[in-house]
Amino acid sequence: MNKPVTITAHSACPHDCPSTCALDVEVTAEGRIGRLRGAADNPYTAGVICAKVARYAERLYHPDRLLTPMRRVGAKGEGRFEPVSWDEALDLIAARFLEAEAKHGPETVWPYYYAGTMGLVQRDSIHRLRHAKGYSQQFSSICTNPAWTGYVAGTGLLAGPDPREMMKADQIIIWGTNAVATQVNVMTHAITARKTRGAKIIVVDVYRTETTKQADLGIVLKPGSDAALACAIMHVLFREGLADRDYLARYTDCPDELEAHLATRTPEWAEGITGVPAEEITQLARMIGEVKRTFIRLGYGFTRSRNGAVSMHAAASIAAVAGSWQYEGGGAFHNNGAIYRLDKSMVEGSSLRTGTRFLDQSLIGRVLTGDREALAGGPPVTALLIQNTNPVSVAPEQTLVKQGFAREDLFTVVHEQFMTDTARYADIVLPASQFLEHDDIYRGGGHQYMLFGPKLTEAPGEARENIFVINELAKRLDARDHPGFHMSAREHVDWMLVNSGYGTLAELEAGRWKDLQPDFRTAHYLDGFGHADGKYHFKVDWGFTAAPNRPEDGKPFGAHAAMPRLPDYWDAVENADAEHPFRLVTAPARSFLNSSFTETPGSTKKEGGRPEVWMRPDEAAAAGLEDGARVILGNRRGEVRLHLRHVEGLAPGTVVSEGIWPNTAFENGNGINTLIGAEPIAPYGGAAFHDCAVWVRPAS
Ligand SMILES: Nc1nc2c(c(=O)[nH]1)N[C@H]1C(S)=C(S)[C@@H](COP(=O)(O)OP(=O)(O)OC[C@H]3O[C@@H](n4cnc5c(=O)[nH]c(N)nc54)[C@H](O)[C@@H]3O)O[C@H]1N2
Ligand SMILES: Nc1nc2c(c(=O)[nH]1)N[C@H]1C(S)=C(S)[C@@H](COP(=O)(O)OP(=O)(O)OC[C@H]3O[C@@H](n4cnc5c(=O)[nH]c(N)nc54)[C@H](O)[C@@H]3O)O[C@H]1N2
Ligand code: SF4
Ligand SMILES: [Mo]
Repeated sequence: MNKPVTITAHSACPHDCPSTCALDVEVTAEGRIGRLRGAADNPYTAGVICAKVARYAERLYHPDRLLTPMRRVGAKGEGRFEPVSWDEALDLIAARFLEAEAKHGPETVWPYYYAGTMGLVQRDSIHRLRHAKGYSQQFSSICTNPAWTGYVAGTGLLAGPDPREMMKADQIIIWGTNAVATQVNVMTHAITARKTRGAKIIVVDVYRTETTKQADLGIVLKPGSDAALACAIMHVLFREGLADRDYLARYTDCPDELEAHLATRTPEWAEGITGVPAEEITQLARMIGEVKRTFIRLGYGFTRSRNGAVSMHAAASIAAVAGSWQYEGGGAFHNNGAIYRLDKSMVEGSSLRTGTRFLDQSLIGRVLTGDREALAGGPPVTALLIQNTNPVSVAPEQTLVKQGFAREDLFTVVHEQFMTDTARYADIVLPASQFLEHDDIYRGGGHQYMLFGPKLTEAPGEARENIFVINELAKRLDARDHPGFHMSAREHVDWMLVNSGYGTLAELEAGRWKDLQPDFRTAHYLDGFGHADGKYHFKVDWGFTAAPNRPEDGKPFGAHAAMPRLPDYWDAVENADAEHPFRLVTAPARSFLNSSFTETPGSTKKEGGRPEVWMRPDEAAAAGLEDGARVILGNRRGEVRLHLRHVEGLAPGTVVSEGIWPNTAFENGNGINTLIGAEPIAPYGGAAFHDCAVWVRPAS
């Protein structure tokens, strides 16, 4: 007898990860999914993906997948539900949404979404319903805002050197990203450069991460102090004749002013702020000044502080002072958002758009507890439709978030794959398909490919794709009609490609991906940077209009007026004080993806089975806290109980808790985001997840 044939199909990873890996997927003759592998022939993925996605079958065939629509029977948040049919569920949702609308107007309904799937059709179709009904809009601030704003402040465009050039670099600086955990391909290419060219790898982080452990030089600095390090590096470049003055004169806005400004930003000055010895800073500056092909890979982590946009701009500016942008394998790369010119008007129903208010995603706690400012002058939110996100776990000010979700006058619909912290608060839970069970198109932020992920297997039970929910609700809600409501996901992808001038779906599927890398001169800004004057800007007007995450009304947030205009350390962080002697960093866990994969035993086991906070052994000894002790972390926002571990290699006064564990994994049900503040990062929003002062006490 012949063994049943297993074929290799092709897809793309849908998770919220800059890598957007090209996948080879084993599918058995019975249609079962086996192992997932990185596509070896995709030059960026290069055959390597993370372990959690390689064992995706664990998530796909998980016994806890949601399989039928359900209606709440217990108290809010308790998690007791009874099954109902799709028709009953959809009819009920429509009745309650219409009721809410009749009472408060359509803005009382808030379709709330994020990037649990990065598929452009399944993720963004929620806007079609939003616009068709005039529901509230969402200012999506939780992830990229400070990073993108800071980068574009310098370059004028969210794009840069081809990320594959990393393998042609002589030196790679991995700055504020734990690439081993969060974007494994960066390591693939950095290590190729090390093997083939003897390239040095430098990592800048606040603790000795797995990435730092692989570095030739690992800089560990205090959280939020990166701009001081960057300024001192640039100071040394100018002082020691290592700045590229020809490049500066041709390509930058005010090199002389910058040089004069940096005269006092010495390595000794930076040592006082960063905790990094002045000699180490000088050494790093010389390494940068002496090697032409220095590729600076800028991550998100160091921008999740109240001064994050300033830090990003300062770090990117190093490549301009050193002139690294000119060389293949040189420059500063963060994200490729601007290279894609996709027409999403059909998916999003853009023609139906009205001028309804924007509510800030990161302020969901304040919005749901009736904060007038957060409600932007509109009615209370009394109905939520949630897809691809788990705010009760991932959003800051968790105490407020939970209070809001517990409101009896709030009707909450959650479309999910698992019973998350958020789904537990729902009035109606709808079961969602996973990416191998529906069609969608993806684009890489950390590379330059557009990829198609076809439906390869049937969804279990009654799980359905996002656009099913959107289109069915549109019918029942008496929404204004739009052709997008009558198209399949494949039809949407094809329409988008054709109308963007990127060929057809058939072509994309046959080619497996489309490489949209701009040419060398464009990517390296050799014909000018993205600003109108063609220069790299050291001097920033922080109200600048090119900011990719600028809110609709253009108003900057928070303390933007106090932001330094030239690269500088900006002391806007939540500093430690006598009452809160430690700074908490809530870094990503390698085996989770935000709160996703916390449901898979393979991942929780790898992460040690329970949430922890790490503290330096010397500081723990001084505080009388033993390894393995139960401790309480606290500040004015709340208290979190978890276990302490002694770990070497953290910046002084810094504690680290990796991973967004489910709230239910903590003794008192308070997740790590109980401690995190939600006040928007200047100038264009974002949550300061790694910028938090806490006290640590034994839980006795
Ligand atoms: N395994 C895994 N992969 C992920 C995710 C995950 O949760 N787990 N999340 C995904 C998402 S949504 C995103 S946006 C990306 C984000 O990925 P990254 O760009 O890597 O950003 P972060 O995950 O915020 O943090 C990365 C690192 O920044 C460090 N850091 C914190 N504060 C500072 C600072 O002030 N200075 C410096 N230099 N470093 C600092 C942290 O210690 C951490 O090691 O990763 C994606 N990939
Ligand atoms: N403490 C702390 N908090 C953080 C961060 C941090 O570093 N520290 N990082 C922040 C960042 S960068 C981000 S981006 C946010 C991310 O936070 P979220 O956007 O909430 O991301 P996930 O936690 O991955 O949750 C995504 C959910 O979408 C569901 N999902 C996936 N695909 C689909 C689909 O096709 N349909 C439907 N209906 N559902 C789907 C998954 O099951 C999962 O529960 O978290 C932020 N929160
Ligand atoms: S989570 Fe990131 S690294 Fe892992 S497979 Fe997906 S895109 Fe690749
Ligand atoms: Mo993110």
